[in-house]
Amino acid sequence: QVVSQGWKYFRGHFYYFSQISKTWYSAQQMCISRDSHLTSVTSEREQEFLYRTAGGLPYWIGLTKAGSEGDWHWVDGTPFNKVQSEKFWIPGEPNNYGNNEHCVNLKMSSLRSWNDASCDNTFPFICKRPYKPSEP
Ligand code: 2F8
Ligand code: CA
Repeated sequence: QVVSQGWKYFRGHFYYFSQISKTWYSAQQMCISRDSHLTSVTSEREQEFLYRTAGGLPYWIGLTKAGSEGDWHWVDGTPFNKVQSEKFWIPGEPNNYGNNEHCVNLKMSSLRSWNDASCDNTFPFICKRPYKPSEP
């Protein structure tokens, strides 16, 4: 039985890079239906894995400030470390362009790759779920 088709393994998690584009919210719903969430990014190694695999195409990640009085938070519940995350924004971002950018995509093949964008835009997306070995 193939249970991990299309999912890439990296350091304890599986990641799904979609080939279709969705709004941020629809993307998150799709991840949830696959037992996952839009990806969090908690280390430089993970960020490097993500931008390299993304190959310069923009992908939604699980960072949003929608529904949280303006605080950035990871949709999978991981605490957001503002200081450790500064190095992942594209210079000049987040700029809340048009006062309507509350979701984040990874859009450069570089450590500094994050941009805030309108959640209503459609992009491919990256889901993440923990690798849980099943009982024997
Ligand atoms: O120049 C950076 C700027 O580029 C676009 O706006 C013109 C982006 N918009 C979208 O991706 C929808 C901004 O988010 C980005 O800051
Ligand atoms: Ca922006």
